[in-house]
Amino acid sequence: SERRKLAAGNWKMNGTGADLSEIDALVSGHGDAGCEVLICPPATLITRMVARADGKIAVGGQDCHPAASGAHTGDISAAMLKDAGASFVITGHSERRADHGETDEIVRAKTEAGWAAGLTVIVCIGETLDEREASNTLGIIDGQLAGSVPDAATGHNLVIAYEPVWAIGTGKVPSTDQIGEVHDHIRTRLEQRFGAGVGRTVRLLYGGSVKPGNAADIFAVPNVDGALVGGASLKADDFGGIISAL
Ligand code: G2H
Repeated sequence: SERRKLAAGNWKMNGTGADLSEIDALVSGHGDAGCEVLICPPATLITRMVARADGKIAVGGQDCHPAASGAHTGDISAAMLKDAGASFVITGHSERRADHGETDEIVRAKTEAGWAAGLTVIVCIGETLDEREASNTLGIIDGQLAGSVPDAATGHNLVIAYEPVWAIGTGKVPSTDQIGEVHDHIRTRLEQRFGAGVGRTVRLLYGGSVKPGNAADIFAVPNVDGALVGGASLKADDFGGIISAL
């Protein structure tokens, strides 16, 4: 494929210095994997993780503020992530949308801030269970794509993660048909909006309860270019199993 596969781990609010040994295990076991491997740890670990990743595993932030700097106590700018050694940032994760009231407009501004700092941005989108049961999944996806993804997207600066909210941390995984339907739809919309050249090169990740045992089936779905993995990225054994399936 013209798209390099990406295994992305999202540690969420987990991990202290003691957990960096998981990175050593990943570097020695999977540092030469054919795919790109990324971990997004809590911001407190970025610098130390970069040092341990030996250039073999990319490191990213889980969020950034839309502004470049200023009076925003507790927030972190995209340039700060970049300075700490990050090359990616996640924006619009459903936990940020739910816990911090992040709208599509805010996610779009954060994504632009990530690009301004030279980061590749993983924009997360996905429907809730109510929205799926109301047969509204593709409409929600369209609205989030249009609202959260800025106009300057390229195959290098943008990755989209499709994460159905009802599958996150619940152990519930959509069928491969359901994943394929949404990923095909996202691909079509990207091609329509950005042209075939860009639309074909943006990587599309699936996220939500990906485990070593279901990864191979998910990765076999067309237009799935990798995964955004939460719980199963915390241990090198589990994440390594997912990387091996990619
Ligand atoms: C979805 C995913 C990673 P998990 O949030 O972003 O988490 O794999 O634990 O469902």
